[in-house]
Amino acid sequence: MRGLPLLVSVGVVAACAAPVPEADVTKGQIRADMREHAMGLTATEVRAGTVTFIARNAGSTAHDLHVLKTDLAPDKLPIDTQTQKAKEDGKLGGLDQIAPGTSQNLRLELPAGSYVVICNVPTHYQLGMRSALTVK
Ligand SMILES: [Cu+2]
Repeated sequence: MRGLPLLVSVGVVAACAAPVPEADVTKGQIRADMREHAMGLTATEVRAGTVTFIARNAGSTAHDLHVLKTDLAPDKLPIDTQTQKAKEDGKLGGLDQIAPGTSQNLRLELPAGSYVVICNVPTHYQLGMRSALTVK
């Protein structure tokens, strides 16, 4: 009995990584690269005024991005022990549930001061999804 002809698939299954959006801090743009469990900002200093956060979820679960105006250190926000979320005192804006592999933009008017940018999916802040930002 003859063997079945081999059906060779020549199609390449490309890993469909979304292109990484550009961020130019001289135009007030900061990209936040989110993954388990880190919040990486492409700039940690920006001029006061309109700031656009390009929240890019490079991880494998949904993440949030919240911008808090606070003088507390990034790792010193109080935690609500019931919800396991950081308290969002001083919040100027945010995005919820950014799906893995996607990006969303958040445009805010930021006065000069000290900020902390966090993900507040329960436990993610504590696990390290936080970053300092200075607006001058
Ligand atoms: Cu998160």
